[in-house]
Amino acid sequence: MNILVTGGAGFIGANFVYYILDNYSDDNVICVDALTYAGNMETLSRAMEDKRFTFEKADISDREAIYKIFGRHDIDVVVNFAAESHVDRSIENPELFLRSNILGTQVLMDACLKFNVPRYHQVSTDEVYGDLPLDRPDLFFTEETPIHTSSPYSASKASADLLVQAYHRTYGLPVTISRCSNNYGPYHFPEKMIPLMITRALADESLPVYGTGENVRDWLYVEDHCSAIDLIIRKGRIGEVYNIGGHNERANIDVVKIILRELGKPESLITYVTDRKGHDLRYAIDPTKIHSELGWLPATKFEDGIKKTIKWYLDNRSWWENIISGEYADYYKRMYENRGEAKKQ
Ligand code: NAD
Ligand code: TDX
Repeated sequence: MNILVTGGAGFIGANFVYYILDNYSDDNVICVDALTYAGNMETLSRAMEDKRFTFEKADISDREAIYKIFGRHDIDVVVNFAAESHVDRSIENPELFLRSNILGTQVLMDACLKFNVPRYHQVSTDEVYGDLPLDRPDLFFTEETPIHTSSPYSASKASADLLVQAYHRTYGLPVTISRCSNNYGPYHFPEKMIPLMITRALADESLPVYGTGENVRDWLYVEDHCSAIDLIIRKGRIGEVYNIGGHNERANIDVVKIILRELGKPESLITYVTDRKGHDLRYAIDPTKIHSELGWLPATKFEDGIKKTIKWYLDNRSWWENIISGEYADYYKRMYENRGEAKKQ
């Protein structure tokens, strides 16, 4: 198969590129990425040495560039990871999220129709379902849970999902959608909670926990997300939505304490800061459908996954030190100084 992966220089996209190259010797991967602040060619250095891998720098909302790329390759499936992905950045500046996440999705689907690509997969998120209350552990997101978004990020992802379903019904585009819970693992950009806490703890810097730290996320090791998408694009039913998650709910503060314990750092580094606006309380995925239809199960338990992740950040210091030494420092100051914390830098 020739698989066109968008956003392959980012966290999950890059892990997916390696998942395919390492597991399928007959598959080729064409990666399309605009190389925004979140895209990193260093992440793809091993892939660049593989004859089965081609890199195309382009913005998915640039119709002309995307049509040229689709004209150059014989594509069997498109897997769209490319997106602005950070909730806090969407609160600061929503516009880019609408362009990349919604219009970019439309351009890719138009290209699929124009060039008769037989399969389009949209990588979506559990955030499209909004949040669940903290005091109802019996409630989970199923594929039937109504869309109910909180942030400009989640609204942009939900809008894209609706467009994907509309292109299926109106134009007959053969689509699937997956909605996964929070990922963690190698190549996770250090603006997101887990890598931010690991990298700051290693530098003995304060760890900014939003609000009370009681908000719950449902963490999945990134390779398990990749194996689920791989199953969906090969065996999933056209027109269907599949939730992906491993029943691994944790309060943020507990995750931060686990990281500190693993690194042998004191809990006194924890600093409670002003909460995220509109902060979703709890995410929790019901993965029954993908398990019963496609036989998917996660392979990595959180206890092992978090150890592997911490080891990866210890072994790959130059990868993240390059990131945090650049414009990231301005980002951190801008995002955190009004939260009553950055003053201590
Ligand atoms: P990321 O921010 O690490 O990477 C995004 C990648 O997309 C980057 O390489 C960036 O350069 C590229 N990109 C952004 N806008 C682009 C555009 N207009 N054209 C081309 N490339 C563009 O994101 P991630 O965490 O790897 O998330 C990947 C996808 O998975 C996103 O669609 C996100 O909504 C979804 N998702 C993420 C999580 C999570 O926990 N991180 C969970 C569920 C779903
Ligand atoms: O400094 C922080 N302090 C903190 O307490 C940061 C960055 C986050 N948090 C909290 C907010 C969330 O409750 O940690 C939790 C996780 O935050 P993020 O890592 O920003 O992830 P989240 O907002 O849950 O969204 C992620 O999962 C769903 C991804 O970034 C999305 O792309 C995905 O769709």
